[in-house]
Amino acid sequence: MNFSPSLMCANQLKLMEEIENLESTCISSFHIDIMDGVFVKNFALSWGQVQAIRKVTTLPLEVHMMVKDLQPHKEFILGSNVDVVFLHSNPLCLRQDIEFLENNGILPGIVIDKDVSLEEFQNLKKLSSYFLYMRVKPGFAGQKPLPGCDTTLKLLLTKYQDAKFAVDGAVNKEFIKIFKIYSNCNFVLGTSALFNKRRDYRELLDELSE
Ligand code: S6P
Ligand code: MG
Repeated sequence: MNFSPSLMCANQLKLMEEIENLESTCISSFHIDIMDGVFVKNFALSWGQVQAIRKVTTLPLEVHMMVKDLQPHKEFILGSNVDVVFLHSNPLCLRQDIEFLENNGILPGIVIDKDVSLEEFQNLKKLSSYFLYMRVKPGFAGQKPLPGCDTTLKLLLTKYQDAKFAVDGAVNKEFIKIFKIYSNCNFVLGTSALFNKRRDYRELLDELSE
């Protein structure tokens, strides 16, 4: 199983310690949320933090962009040596932004949710085979899953086994138990499964992997 802790949910005052503790578990990557306060009404991690994180871990960094315009971020993306950048499919310039990432050796992923139609998905699949599936509205941790989100997810996981899906938002132990049968399903872990529980990350991750 592939787990990707969402670092905006970690203790920001102890980010280094959090990263070290998480690295001692079975996680496969780190999930990093970048927001602009416009596309979503919130801010999460900064590029300065991403660059600092890059220096202390060799695990892949998967960045989830919640921004209206990628342009002002491009220089920072290039300077941060990140591995994956997920782009929301609604902002303009998706095609050009994907091209920009590919030309710079970064794997582009596309963010989708339960409202994606099969026709739309098939078109997006021509651009990428890695998707970030949102179970909540983007912008905040600690939300409830959107009604009906798992029905679409199951359909996509079954129908498109050649695509990889990272699921983001309200991913808890019960959800993982049901979805671990899909080998193309990765899990972004936030407050529902991992953070703010005053529990040892290794123990928690062992339980989630059972
Ligand atoms: C939300 C963001 C996510 C959260 C994570 C929170 O906009 O994209 O990556 O950090 O989903 O997890 P949880 O379990 O609190 O919903
Ligand atoms: Mg995210």
